[in-house]
Amino acid sequence: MSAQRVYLPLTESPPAPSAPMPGSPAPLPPAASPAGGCKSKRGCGSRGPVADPQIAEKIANHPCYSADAHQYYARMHVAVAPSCNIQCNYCNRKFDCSNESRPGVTSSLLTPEEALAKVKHVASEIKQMSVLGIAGPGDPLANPRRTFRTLDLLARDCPDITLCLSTNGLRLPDYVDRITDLGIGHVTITINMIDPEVGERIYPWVAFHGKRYTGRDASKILSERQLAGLQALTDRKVLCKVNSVMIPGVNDDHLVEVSRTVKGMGAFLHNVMPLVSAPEHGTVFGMTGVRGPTPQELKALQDRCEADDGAEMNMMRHCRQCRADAVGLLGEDRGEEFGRQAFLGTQVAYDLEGRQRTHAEIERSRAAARASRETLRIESGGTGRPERVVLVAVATKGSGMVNQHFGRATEFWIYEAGDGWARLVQTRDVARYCAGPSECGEQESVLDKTVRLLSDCAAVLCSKIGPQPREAMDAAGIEAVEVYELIEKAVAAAGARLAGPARAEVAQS
Ligand code: CLF
Ligand code: SF4
Repeated sequence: MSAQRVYLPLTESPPAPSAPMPGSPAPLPPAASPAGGCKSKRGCGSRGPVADPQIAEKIANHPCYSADAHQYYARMHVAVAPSCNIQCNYCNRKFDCSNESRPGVTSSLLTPEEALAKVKHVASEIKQMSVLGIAGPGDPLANPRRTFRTLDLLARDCPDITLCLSTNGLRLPDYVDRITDLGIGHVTITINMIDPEVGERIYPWVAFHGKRYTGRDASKILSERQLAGLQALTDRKVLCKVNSVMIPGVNDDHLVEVSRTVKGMGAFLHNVMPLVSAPEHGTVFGMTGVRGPTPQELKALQDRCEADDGAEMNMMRHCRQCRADAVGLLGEDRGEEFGRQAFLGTQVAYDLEGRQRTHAEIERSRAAARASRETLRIESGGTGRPERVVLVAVATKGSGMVNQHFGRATEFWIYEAGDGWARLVQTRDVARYCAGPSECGEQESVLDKTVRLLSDCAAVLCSKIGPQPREAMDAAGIEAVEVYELIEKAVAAAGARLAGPARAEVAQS
């Protein structure tokens, strides 16, 4: 579990762009001129500029739809939907839906009224919480009464919270009107295939209209319903994200096609997530030895989906595979602070004004960070990607700063770094990517795992690092840089210095 992260840079004002912190890398060269190395003609990923102002407004404070927003705004999930109507081979039904959660995680179920009480309580404690999602523990639309009752209550009592839904899509066409009537502006559909031949290796059965379908028929029904639901939602201007679980040897070669198809149907964002697979999860894939991808394999596939000769799709790169009762910034889980005893039996007034003040403060901080980037001419998306970039890992507690001690980091944010370029391309969880005995022996230390996790990075940026990990990083050819700075500024500075011909280049997407 991640350590609690900070929300606002207000107490940690970023230094002025002209005043490098002690120990920071060499300053950027003035007015770095974009070399135009990006193969994508559109904005690269969710950090790329969004031209449509209505869409820009919709993603502005949604931590999943905007990588920038995820540094400042929190989400919460309420676990109100226990049942499911399909079976995925990466899911053990004793636990949460693995479509937006890692296997082996159990959330405690709430009634809609309990969910409302919890949301009001959390909204007053974590005013940066901007989005409420329903993502399980089963499928929200397999539990329509509970799901829509919860959303009705929230729309009535929490007017400033964005409502979000994640579904396997089987029942989606039946509820498109209900979703739009409620003003739900963001829907995620997990689409792992568009070819039933691939699907029959992922889905053993689907329950539809009172009948259980198996084999190719099951996947055909599921795929048709998913795509019909997606099209109906995008026709109604609901912003849709597609999640896909990357399952090596099963659908990895197929997901570029999925990306192309859902883009053609108007999906805004594609989130390719790694299969998390181990025998102790009790899933079919876990018990039959189907492994999850390495971070490098995942990134390569995301790059292919995004590339011009791939699907040219807008990719989400910062998903944390949250649990169905997750609370907090992505990458942290404060669910334990908000157990039943914290919110049941208490009357919480909804502090709309206090929340609005907090959000206004966040927007001021973001504007200051944007201004710094512009002054420094650092781009994080679009067509300005230089020819040469390297990967740089960042330890952060949030708020847009390199501000985490190396030894306390439970995850690293991976950036493409180059001259005037800093783009978030992945987050790597130190524990999550310990994929089991085939890759790492049981005796492997956290430090060894971290070295392996960052093996393709040219540098790691952190607020502090001890002598032993520094030595290990040095031995692995990863430069350890102590710096307390705006992330983009520190990353671009490292990139300008390190992305020379002597370094291994990142594969160009
Ligand atoms: Fe939740 Fe999902 Fe809405 Fe986000 S999560 S329902 S879109 S508010 Fe986000 Fe979590 Fe990844 Fe989901 S990081 S698992 S993509
Ligand atoms: Fe499990 Fe979710 Fe798949 Fe249902 S849709 S079987 S809950 S992973």
